[in-house]
Amino acid sequence: MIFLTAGESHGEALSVILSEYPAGVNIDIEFINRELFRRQLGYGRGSRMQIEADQVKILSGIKDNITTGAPIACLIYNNDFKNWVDKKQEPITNPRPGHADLSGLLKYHLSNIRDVIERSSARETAARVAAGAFAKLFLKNFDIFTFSFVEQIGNIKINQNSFKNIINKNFNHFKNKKDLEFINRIENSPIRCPDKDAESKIIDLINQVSQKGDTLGGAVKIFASGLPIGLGSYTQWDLRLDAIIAKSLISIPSVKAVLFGAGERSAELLGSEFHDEIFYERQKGFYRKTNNAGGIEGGMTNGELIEIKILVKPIPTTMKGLQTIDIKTKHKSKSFKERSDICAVPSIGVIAEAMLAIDLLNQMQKKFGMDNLEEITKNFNNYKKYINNI
Ligand code: EPS
Repeated sequence: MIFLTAGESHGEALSVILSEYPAGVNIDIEFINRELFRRQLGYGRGSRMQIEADQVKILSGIKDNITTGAPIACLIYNNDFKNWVDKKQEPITNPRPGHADLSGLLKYHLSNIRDVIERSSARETAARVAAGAFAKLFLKNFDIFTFSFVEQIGNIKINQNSFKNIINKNFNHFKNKKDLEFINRIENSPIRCPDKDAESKIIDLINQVSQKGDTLGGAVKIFASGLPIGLGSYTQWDLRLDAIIAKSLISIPSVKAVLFGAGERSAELLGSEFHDEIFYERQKGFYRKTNNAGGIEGGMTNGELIEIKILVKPIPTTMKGLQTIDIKTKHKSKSFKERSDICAVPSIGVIAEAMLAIDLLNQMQKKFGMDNLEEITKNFNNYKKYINNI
């Protein structure tokens, strides 16, 4: 599947076209809308989220809730559009450090930073989440799931001891009660964090930072369970699955680093400590007792849980303002301020799940077939049988 998004932050609508999405997939529109809603949540989000109630409108590619294989066109209307149609605004000339403002203005020969922001705004990620929801609906047929939680906001890190064992390669919140309880802990948390103690400290921190007119970043963990061995390939540099996923995740506004498995600890461990030794049992097949590789070796899934951490910088729009230069006068100025988020880290987890799901959909299509769910399922089951009988 390829997808393209279009639309401005305060334009009439965002749109997304998905091409080469398989035929025969049941599309639950309520599920897509729930994904859009999840992206809007999170303590520390700006007041724009109270204006919007993102819903998808599907224009093509689906008949009686089943995909036909034709391109799927979707719209997400911006409720805020009506407030901006006749809005008279002075051109913005004081770029925010950390945003697309300065480079975008110069690159496209523009004179008003507003013309950059309208597209560089993270509002665009709503369209990606809609595309990601389609990918998740496909993957669900194979018991492949993506999930995420917030690991850190500012300098507050969560304690992960209480749920370490729940997160494993067979994670399936539709089949396992414990997994569902864990998902509910995350989904019911205002910052998408499964540790209650850290949650209240983080909320206090967001309040304090907000009062100071500042913003916060953090870290998010993202996982994918239920994967077959051998998605991705070592045979060409750009076929490596970790490279593909890293590109998708770093493309999310504010993401500064993508770490797999042991992440930063990879630098200090010895080879004998880092590498996940291989075991075999008739029932389990090949398996590992550790997952420092994060589920990917040689650019391919190794059948373990995909485990990724992303680092997120603080939002560049600060009420405090930062030193900048007015592009017209070239005089020292303060960066412009307007309604924004204090912290968008919880939403970034939802967006990251979507991007990861899209990459996994693509890999599944590449290995098992492009066109039709039934055909892909047959090929998938045959391959699993081959792996099991080896
Ligand atoms: C966003 C919508 C935007 C911002 C935010 C993300 O809406 P508005 O600009 O009207 O407030 O709230 O974008 C940014 C913080 C950013 O730096 O781009 C959304 O829908 O996620």
